[in-house]
Amino acid sequence: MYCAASNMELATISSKEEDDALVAYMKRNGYEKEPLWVFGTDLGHEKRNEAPNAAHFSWMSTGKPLGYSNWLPNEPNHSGAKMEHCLEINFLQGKWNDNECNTGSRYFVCQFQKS
Ligand SMILES: [Ca+2]
Repeated sequence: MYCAASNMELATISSKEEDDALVAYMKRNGYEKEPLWVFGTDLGHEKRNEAPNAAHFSWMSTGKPLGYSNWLPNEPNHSGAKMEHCLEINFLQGKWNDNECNTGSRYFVCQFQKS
């Protein structure tokens, strides 16, 4: 995928500062209503048909739990009967949401891999 081809990976958000900076960046550039994919998922931590739980989410780059998070109220929710396993930020009001990993086109943010 694009990030990997550029020797990067999807971003992890480890602090409110990083989260705010990205949301501010999107806002400054006129994309305040555009969600952004980051490198979080609950795949591998959630059994089939299990209720959504923020504690199931981890960063794919490290395998570690999210730590800092900024979920919209009632997220993650597997909206409807869908299987929402990917993490997007800047969803509504700059907050986080779980969404289907194959949701149409979305902006995404890469970061250089930490070695
Ligand atoms: Ca959701």
